[in-house]
Amino acid sequence: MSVIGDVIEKIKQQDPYEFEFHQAVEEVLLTLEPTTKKHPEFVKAKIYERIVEPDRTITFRVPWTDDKGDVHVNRGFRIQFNNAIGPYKGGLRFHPSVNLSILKFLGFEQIFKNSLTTLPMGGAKGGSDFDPKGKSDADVMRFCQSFMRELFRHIGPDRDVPAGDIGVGGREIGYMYGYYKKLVNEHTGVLTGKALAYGGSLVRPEATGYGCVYFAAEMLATRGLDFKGKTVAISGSGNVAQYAVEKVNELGGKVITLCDSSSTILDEEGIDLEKCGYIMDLKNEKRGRISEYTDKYSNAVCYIGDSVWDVIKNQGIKVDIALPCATQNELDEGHAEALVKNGCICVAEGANMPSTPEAVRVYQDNNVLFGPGKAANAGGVATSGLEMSQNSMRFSWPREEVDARLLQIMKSIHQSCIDAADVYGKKKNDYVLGANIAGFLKVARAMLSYGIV
Ligand code: NDP
Ligand code: 2IT
Repeated sequence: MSVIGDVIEKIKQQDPYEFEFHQAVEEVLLTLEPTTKKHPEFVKAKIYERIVEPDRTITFRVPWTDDKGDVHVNRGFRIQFNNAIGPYKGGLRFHPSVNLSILKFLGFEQIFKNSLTTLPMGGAKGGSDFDPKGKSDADVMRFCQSFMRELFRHIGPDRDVPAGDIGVGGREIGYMYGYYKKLVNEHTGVLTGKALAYGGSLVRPEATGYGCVYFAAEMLATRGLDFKGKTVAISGSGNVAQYAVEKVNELGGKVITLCDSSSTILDEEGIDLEKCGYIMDLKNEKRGRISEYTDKYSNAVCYIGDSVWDVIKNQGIKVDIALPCATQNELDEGHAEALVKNGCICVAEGANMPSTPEAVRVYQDNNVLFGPGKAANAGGVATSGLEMSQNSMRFSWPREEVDARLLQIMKSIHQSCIDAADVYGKKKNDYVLGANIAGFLKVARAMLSYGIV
């Protein structure tokens, strides 16, 4: 059996129930096969075996008291996966589905994504099975403080720099940073996604959504196409989805869908900037549900219990471009077939691993431009890297400068994918293979330099 096959087999045997982790490892490793031929030194140094094993897995108890005085216990995690090219870096997710498998898949993806950004950041991920939905601000604050009471000893501006992800936005970062600052008596750049008033970067909130649209625009340009007049389906309605809607509008496209975990809205007249502003207020300030959109905009239709991709499939909705921005494995083979049938030419993943492996095969078999998450959504962590740079300099760049750097990084990631696919791949513009190999090579070379550590 091949080296790659052996590594995949081993992780499945060691941790048989970590399905998301297996999926992510398989997706990356199967495309790395050509590197084993070109780089026997990687095989000899067991780089493939070592890269799938986290440097460190930290799990801890998070006890907290709610507004009524009832005590709750959640589980906290931080997976410090690989710091070969820089301090550990990656988000924190607060969601009831959080477990070791999901965080290992996210931490593993983060290694390659961070490498692609061109910035010096290692890969990590963390979070908790805590559900912020429906909790008061005071509940969320007490939870965040308890979470940080343990996490603080494992992180630091040159050691590990967490940020947001699902369920962790500006409010949670504020509570966690405030408590870290109190515990260590230092004002450092230890978290990113901070508010401007205390060291955040302009454009960090927008960066993942904008970056995803910039990446899609680069892919479209390879076929002489752009967003103008295109119909775009976006899933989710959180941080990534909101700013993807904004940028698609700015580039002349029409967004017709959004969702949350309860329902999907379809607005065939288009979710324009004014409607997008309403959604930002609804989701970020009022903490409401996407179904409320149809109370305000009665032309739209709400499908309770269906995902965006179910609606497109079941209603036969035509879309040119799809940007899945909700969660992992939200888009399966049947959804992908429906997208192709309904005219979709481009899929760029704002979320991490939203397409199942079978869905990805459908895109590839049908010549759909496909930007995998680790390339298409890298704008968020890239701008986190820019936030770290600004914090280190004790300086902040103007909005135009951060946005220009973000655009430049997304173009560079796109080019790295194309170049790696040219050298190692069989197909032109194979962004899956290109992203995996380009991200891997830098980390593997660094690991090789260190010897066996
Ligand atoms: P948010 O918490 O801001 O929003 C998440 C959105 O996805 C919500 O609308 C949520 O609905 C929906 N969602 C979550 N879980 C499910 C589910 N199981 N089924 C259907 N919908 C669901 O998170 P983000 O926007 O930050 O993150 C979205 C995706 O983007 C994630 O995959 C994340 O890992 C990825 N990402 C985020 C980055 C960032 O900078 N924030 C950077 C790169 C990637 P509900 O309100 O009902 O929970
Ligand atoms: O998945 C991701 O890249 C993020 N959630 C952002 C991580 C970060 O450190 O900004």
